[in-house]
Amino acid sequence: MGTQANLTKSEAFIAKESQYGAHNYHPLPVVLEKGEGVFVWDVEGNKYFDFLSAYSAVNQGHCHPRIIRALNEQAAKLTLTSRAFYNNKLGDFEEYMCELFGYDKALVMNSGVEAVETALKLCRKWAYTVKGVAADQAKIVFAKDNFHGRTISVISASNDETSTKGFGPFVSGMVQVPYNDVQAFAQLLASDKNIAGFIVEPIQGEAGIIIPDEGYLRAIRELCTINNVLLIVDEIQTGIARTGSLLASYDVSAKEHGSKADILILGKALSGGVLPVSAVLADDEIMLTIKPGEHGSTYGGNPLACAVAVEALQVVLDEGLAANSKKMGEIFRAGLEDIARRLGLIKEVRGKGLLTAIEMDCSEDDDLAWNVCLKFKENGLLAKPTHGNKIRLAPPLVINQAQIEESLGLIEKSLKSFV
Ligand code: IF1
Repeated sequence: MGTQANLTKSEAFIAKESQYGAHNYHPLPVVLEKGEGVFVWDVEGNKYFDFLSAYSAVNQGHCHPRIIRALNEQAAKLTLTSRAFYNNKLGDFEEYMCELFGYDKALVMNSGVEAVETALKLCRKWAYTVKGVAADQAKIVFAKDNFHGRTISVISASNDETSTKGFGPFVSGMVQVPYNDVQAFAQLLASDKNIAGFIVEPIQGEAGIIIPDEGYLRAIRELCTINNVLLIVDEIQTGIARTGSLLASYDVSAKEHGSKADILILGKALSGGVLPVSAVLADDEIMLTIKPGEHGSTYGGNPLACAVAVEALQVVLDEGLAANSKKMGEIFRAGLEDIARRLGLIKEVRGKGLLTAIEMDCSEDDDLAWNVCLKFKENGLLAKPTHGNKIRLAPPLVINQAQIEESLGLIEKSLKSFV
């Protein structure tokens, strides 16, 4: 990179972050300054389709006017009180979620991993005070190749070296079983009576959009019910209409909930990408095991977050984003399959709703996926590889068919550079 004098604006921003910021990411070399709907603009004024949506946090589209209005109105009144006092927005948000998703209570936190940690603490507390597991003996089962966040306890259950290497020692009481393997979980349950819960993603995001067999979650639900084990479902990435229904794990409108979680975890698009809001939902038997003063956070349930999140959820319902996600996702994947048939390069196209990944026909350590994303950027579309040879393609759920068709054109044009 040249001296400060002859750097482009983007290069100057990148250089500054390199000098003053931790190097805990390897971003695509693009510096963004504006977002609107499915588009973002960089500091040179170049316009891009956003096909990452901040890892499915911006489902409602960048800077949705209704959500920004809710933010501005509340920000001018009251932003934070701490939970030492009540505020006039938290109860409404809790009620809204409990009514929408069908639970007795909600516990509002900030980041996704904070909600995951909260769910793990609830599961352990329930194990000791309700199930009767001996003190400090509770075990929680995780799926291999999971991603639930980056705190020490959550990475203690990860088998991904990039998440765990150099961060030991790890928290005990975590067990892994292969994802999408009901028998493995059944065998574990038969061998260990201290199993308190099973936490799982309905579709594994970071692992590369891994979709389990039809009926997997329902089978896990049945095993948890029979064995008095809590089913904890992490919908931080798959939830809020991303996969073509409001939740990926069960149909909230159905009377019979075939695979409804005992503890549901939400985050990311819960606030439409405006500020961090996460939540844990459960019924009283579980939620009330945590007593006053035993858990919380300074910003958890702040009035600004609650006002924004209620509007962000209402936008999803009012604009029919789940149905649009389902319809646009089907058109998008059909287009990708057609490109793969004509150009090759793509080993597999997989996804549900507008959560899609293409697996490039190369090894995981090949830099093809990265180079394809650089070419996408040159052609006006932003996406990022996950786990080497897979590219996640997840635009905001407000995308329309003309934009899907245009994006497919940009994807095909980019891939042609590699054949
Ligand atoms: C990063 C991954 C995606 C999540 C699920 C909990 C969390 C996440 C299913 C924690 C967060 C983010 C984290 C972000 C990149 C992104 C990601 F690549 F890391 F794995 F989406 F797949 N459960 N996922 O996907 O939520 O604490 O981040 O709010 O760490 O770079 P968080």
